[in-house]
Amino acid sequence: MYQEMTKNTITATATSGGSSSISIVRVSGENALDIASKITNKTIDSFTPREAILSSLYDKENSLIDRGIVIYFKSPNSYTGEDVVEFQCHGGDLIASEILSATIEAGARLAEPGEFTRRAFLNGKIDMSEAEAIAKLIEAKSVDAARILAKQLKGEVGIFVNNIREKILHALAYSEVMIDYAEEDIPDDIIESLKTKLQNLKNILTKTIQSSERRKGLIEGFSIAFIGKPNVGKSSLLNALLSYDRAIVSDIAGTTRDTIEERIRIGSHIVRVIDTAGIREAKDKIEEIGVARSIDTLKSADIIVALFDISQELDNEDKKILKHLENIDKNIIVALNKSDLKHKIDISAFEKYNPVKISTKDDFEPLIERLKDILDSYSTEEDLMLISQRQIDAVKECASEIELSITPLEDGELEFFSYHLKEAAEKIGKITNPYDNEEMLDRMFGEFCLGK
Ligand SMILES: Nc1nc2c(ncn2[C@@H]2O[C@H](COP(=O)(O)OP(=O)(O)OP(=O)(O)O)[C@@H](O)[C@H]2O)c(=O)[nH]1
Ligand SMILES: [Mg+2]
Repeated sequence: MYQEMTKNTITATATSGGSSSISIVRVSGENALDIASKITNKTIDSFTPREAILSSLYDKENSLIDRGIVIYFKSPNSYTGEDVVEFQCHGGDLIASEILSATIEAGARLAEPGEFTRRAFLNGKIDMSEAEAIAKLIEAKSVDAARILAKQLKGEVGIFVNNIREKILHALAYSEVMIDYAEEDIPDDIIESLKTKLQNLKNILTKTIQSSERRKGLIEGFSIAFIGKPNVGKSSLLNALLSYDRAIVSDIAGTTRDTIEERIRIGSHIVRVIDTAGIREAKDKIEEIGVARSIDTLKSADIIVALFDISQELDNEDKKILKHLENIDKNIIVALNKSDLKHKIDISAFEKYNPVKISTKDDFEPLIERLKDILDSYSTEEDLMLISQRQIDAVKECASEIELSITPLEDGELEFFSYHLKEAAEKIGKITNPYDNEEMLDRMFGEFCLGK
């Protein structure tokens, strides 16, 4: 079915809606030039590749829509690899949509979301990791994310994949040679050195997975959860950060029943902050659900801000919160709130967390500084970053095939060894070059916005 679609010439508005000084309508496919000729009332020969020409633009009835710039990109030197024509018209949705209609009247079809990039991929202009970087770049949640994605767009992941594949194929070549030996003739030191090489390779893969998972929030936006027993000031903190009364605050323990989530900017990051229901023995069914949600959030958030009330003595509920924290392997900030009141809490209980004292009524800047430091620390890591679950899964599968290859290598079962290495090479190759799987492509490119 897609074969037929590729014959079509597609069109879409490439710029986002709303008021702007210019809008761009982009057409791609074998009829692009013909469509340009119809809309401009010029002959096909009037267009020189990559030359911007100023032209009047007409609709089907030949009435003037606008005057704009028309640029022709001749196949294969275009974004999609096909003939592409861009119409740059005056801004605003109205003119762009008239030009869009005119291109459809002239023989184009409205593009599906991501179809331009899909064509670029199918025509070999970009690999899959670059296509993913484009999709994410549009949605980037921080300046640092944009920087990482730009690197990926330059092909950084492609280089990583090729490098790993080469190492696997190298090991495979050894194995193919050794298959011709009798088992007892295979020199031990070759097996040992191969084993070390493969283990190193697996370590590189594992490290890349871990560091990518830890920094996932750079692309998707980090989530920060406020956790604590009732009444410590979690909702007050959310309101203070947002500078308006988003959540209900009261001195009744158990005020917040459900998680409340908002986006805010901290430094150069857009993050999600989540206010949760106070964790304690629930007094009714609804509160019980709320507490269960708080515990889920505690597990899923990237950064935990655990709040305690500095004006009260440490009680069993606080101790339970501390117990929860012990089992968590992620960034935790302990904030001792209500520091405008007399301090009663035993600070030594928090020694290992280096707690920060704040007051939501007065000064919570020290907490923001801590958060900024943590967020910035994610982006200063220089390791390669995998930017999608798809990429992470492929690396995991590759690592596990390498792991599986080691026992047969030790046992001299070289055919099994080769089999797993071939699988490993294929799995990692999927990152840049997934096999032609229609459904996968639909899912991947369907997430794009229209016109990209
Ligand atoms: N003095 C003082 N009072 C505060 C401070 N922060 C919060 N409070 C008060 O503490 C009480 C509880 O605040 P909330 O923000 O509702 O507490 P919570 O942790 O969201 O409570 P639950 O939703 O019940 O879990 C309210 O009366 C707030 O006005 C603070 O920094 N100083
Ligand atoms: Mg609350």
